[in-house]
Amino acid sequence: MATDTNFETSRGEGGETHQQVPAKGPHGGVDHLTTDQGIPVSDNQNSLKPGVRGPTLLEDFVLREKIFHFDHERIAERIVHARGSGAHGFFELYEPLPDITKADLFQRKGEKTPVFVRFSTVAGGAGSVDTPRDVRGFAVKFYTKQGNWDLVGNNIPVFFIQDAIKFPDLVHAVKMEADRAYPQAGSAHDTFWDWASLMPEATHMLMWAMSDRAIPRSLRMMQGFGIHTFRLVNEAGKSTFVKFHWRPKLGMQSLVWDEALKLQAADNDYHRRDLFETIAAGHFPEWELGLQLFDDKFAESLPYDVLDSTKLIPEEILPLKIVGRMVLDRNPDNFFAETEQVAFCPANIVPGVDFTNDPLLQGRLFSYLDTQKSRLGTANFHQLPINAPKCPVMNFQRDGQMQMNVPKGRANYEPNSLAASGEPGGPRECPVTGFRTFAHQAGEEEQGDKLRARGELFADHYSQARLFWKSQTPSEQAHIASAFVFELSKVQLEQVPPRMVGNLMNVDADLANRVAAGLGIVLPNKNPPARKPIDLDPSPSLSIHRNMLDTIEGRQIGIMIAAGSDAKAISDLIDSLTAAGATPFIVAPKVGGTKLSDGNTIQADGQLLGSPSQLFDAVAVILSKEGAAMLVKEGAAVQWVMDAFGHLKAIGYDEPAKPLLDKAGIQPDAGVVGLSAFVGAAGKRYWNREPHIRMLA
Ligand code: HDE
Repeated sequence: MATDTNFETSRGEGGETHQQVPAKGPHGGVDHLTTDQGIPVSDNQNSLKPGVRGPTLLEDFVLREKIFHFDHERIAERIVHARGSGAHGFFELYEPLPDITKADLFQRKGEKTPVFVRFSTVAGGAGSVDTPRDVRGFAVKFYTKQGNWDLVGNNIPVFFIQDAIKFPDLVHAVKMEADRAYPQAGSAHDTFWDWASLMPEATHMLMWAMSDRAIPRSLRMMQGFGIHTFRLVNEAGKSTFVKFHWRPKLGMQSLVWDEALKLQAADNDYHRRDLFETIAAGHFPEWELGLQLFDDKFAESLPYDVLDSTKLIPEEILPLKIVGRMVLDRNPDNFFAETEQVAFCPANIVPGVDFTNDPLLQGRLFSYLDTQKSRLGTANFHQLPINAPKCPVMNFQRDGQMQMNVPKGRANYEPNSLAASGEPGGPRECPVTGFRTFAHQAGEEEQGDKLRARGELFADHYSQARLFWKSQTPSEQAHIASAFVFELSKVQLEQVPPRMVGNLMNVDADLANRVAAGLGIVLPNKNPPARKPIDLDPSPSLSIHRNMLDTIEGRQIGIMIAAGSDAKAISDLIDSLTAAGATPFIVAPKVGGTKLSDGNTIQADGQLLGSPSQLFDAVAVILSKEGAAMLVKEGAAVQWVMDAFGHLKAIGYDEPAKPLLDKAGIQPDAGVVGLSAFVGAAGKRYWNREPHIRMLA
């Protein structure tokens, strides 16, 4: 029987009932369901049959089209960075930079350029978890008035390899192993460490990857880097080297390793949810764009090569020039259409930005367009709304699969003289606005024998790894050493851990010692370095702990309550947390409603079992005597405070809640406070607590 979408309820032939919510639309107040051909669909519940109990007819084009489209819904996932989360926003320029670059987006103070940003993990598939130990992608598409500029970076300022030719090996080694297809989204396995230990150039990046940088608390709380040295070029053709940095307004914050592991169980989508929900709530994440600008003379004065992506330039040597801010203020309307189909490419630059000869960058310039052709299926993927420039696109590229444009006339070649006879002749080159000025390249760089070789200073694989190690706090160093132990302890190839520790001997003997001791292996000899490392001054700006903000702004604070909890204490705490820019989250044994001391009922945001404390940045426990007596017998409640303590978070409590803390074995310290001191204490992690509760390497 046909159904009418105007009806609230439709009844199928078999008599079953389906609730229909009529949508508002232009035709009689209802948007009619149609096929892809625009043909009205009368019944979206029943396929077409001869008789009520008859076989489904092949002629049912509504069914066939629907299933056909569904069968093809998935597209190939990205070979790396498959799992990502995106958001729209804008970049706002603080001061014009005409002396440095002619790029249009850097010319007018206060001008806003729309952006789309995609953050990603690297190794895992699209359906993997958000908090593995991994590098995070940080890709920004600027829709400028002169075309799209993609700054396709990561949250770590250096990379594993120096030359693009090694990239497929790196990715094969880190992804799940070829025969067994595990582990997913993790580097703690044989093939990765086999490869990494044979690649001394990866050592600096490995130090970062084993540090807390690789387990960010939130995508909103991590830095971003363009990594390579690029060039900015001004109107006169003068070029300046540049390294791009993104600085999060909320400060950097990372997870404790045990917390990261437990988050994988508590919420696979932890980062994605955090980004989406905070933007939806109007708390827009923000980053500042910083530039490290330098010339050839400065580059030559450095003891490392600026074309080598395994090296950084410490801010203490070359401070950042902050030039603008980026705000993410709008969630995608559709994940697939935008976050999945977005195609970033380092080769997308605008006049005023230019490449360098970094051999890693040069390889990337080829790879992205190539992979996107196979991922998105057609050379016309730039026409998808998320990829389309927000300025005119006019050229003689034609046809191809999924061509969306309908060019008019005969002009599909250039030069042409069709205009002379009154026909449209199409666009022409534009020497004034286009890539008229390229960066000047020193002649000798482009000449000489054809070689498969690298610059001499590329052979220094350890000086900056050592610089990074020396720049960390003792607690951060312990995390790095422990992460090496964790990862290498998963390696079953006997030859690998000693080889890796032999490389670490070149970084720091204490580090190597601690890793060897943690693994229970004999300390190996130093692997001879290709070039003798030099001692560089530490760079405190590379430490997260030294640079964290003491704030709860943008953080989520868990408040555990139960029947009879002090109503005023709860509402006072909610008020003061909200005033400080945090989001309170009430956790209770029952989600439906909890009766408080004043007889009123409060709705919880989450039920205890589904809202473990790793979801929060700090926690408070407000309980009545009876509530505490009940919860000391509930493992999830005991675990809740135990984990908050173990993850070095502030814990606020009122007196009746004390038995729960005692049951969880919580020792008083500066981070375990009464409710009145809680807001002041909640903006920190208590690193000093760690040696008392965990054996670190
Ligand atoms: Fe990528 N990288 N990459 N990469 N990369 C891709 O492009 C590649 C590198 C980065 O959210 C792929 O569309 C090569 C460094 C991000 O869509 C692929 C080399 C940095 C993203 C590719 C590198 C990055 C990608 C896979 C060595 C930081 C995700 C899907 C020369 C500066 C972008 C795709 C998004 C994605 C190739 C190294 C960042 C295969 C060959 C260094 C953030 O083309």
